[in-house]
Amino acid sequence: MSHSSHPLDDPAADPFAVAADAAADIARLTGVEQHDIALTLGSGWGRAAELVGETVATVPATEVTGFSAPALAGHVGSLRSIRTSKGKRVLVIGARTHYYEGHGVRRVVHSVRTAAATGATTMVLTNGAGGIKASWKPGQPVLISDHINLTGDSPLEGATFVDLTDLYSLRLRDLARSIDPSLDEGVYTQFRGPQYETPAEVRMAKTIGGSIVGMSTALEAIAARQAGMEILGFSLITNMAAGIQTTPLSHQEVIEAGREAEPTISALLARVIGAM
Ligand code: 8IG
Repeated sequence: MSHSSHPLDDPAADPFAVAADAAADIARLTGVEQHDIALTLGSGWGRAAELVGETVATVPATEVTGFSAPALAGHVGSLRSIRTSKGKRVLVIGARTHYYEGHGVRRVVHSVRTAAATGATTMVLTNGAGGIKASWKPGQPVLISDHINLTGDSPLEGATFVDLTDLYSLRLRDLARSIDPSLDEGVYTQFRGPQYETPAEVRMAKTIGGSIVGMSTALEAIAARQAGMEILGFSLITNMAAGIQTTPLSHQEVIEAGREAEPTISALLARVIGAM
């Protein structure tokens, strides 16, 4: 091992070996050998964990190989192992690393690769995001039907050609709609951030087929598909995207919309996972 302070910062490191080490840490620290489903909680979705089932163990992310301390207050830096009423094991990831933190894409997707290494075959990705579609209201959850990756980056290294048809599983979207038929869906457009978009960038996103703007998820979904997982994506529309709403965007507004919607969307998410 090199002298670098983070195992994924060593270019010679194998990110899948680091993820395997992290999965071994999780098995040791939670006492749960294998997980079935992984769930990443974005802003507004934090309360879902309590409703998904019985928490078997909570582990600070900093005790697991390759995880970084959370950059943002309100992002819970912990990993939880939960058992659903059906007996499924859910790994809840409350410690997302964002691309805009500038630590590179390997760190961004480490939680997803770790989830796959724990045995999870389903990846549920949630986020808070901006809405482009005029009929949407802040506080509304929507399914992700597809994405546009505008980061210019990829978690795939070398000539690794991965098919992204049906990246956001139609089967799982249909399962979610069987729980809440009113769920709309949209195309998630990942920008680098951390600045919000200009109105012109939002118009561009709309023109190229985007309906949700955010700063996460697309890179994670690619890594999850590479790992062979089935993916379900949810966005909480916390604000209308710049120029769609005429007032300035504020992080505070986003936090408040998330807090208000949290009980409803967390219950929805728990029901969807309970049906898996
Ligand atoms: I919450 O309007 C949230 N995250 N890129 N744009 C982008 N990310 C977001 C937004 C938004 N709202």
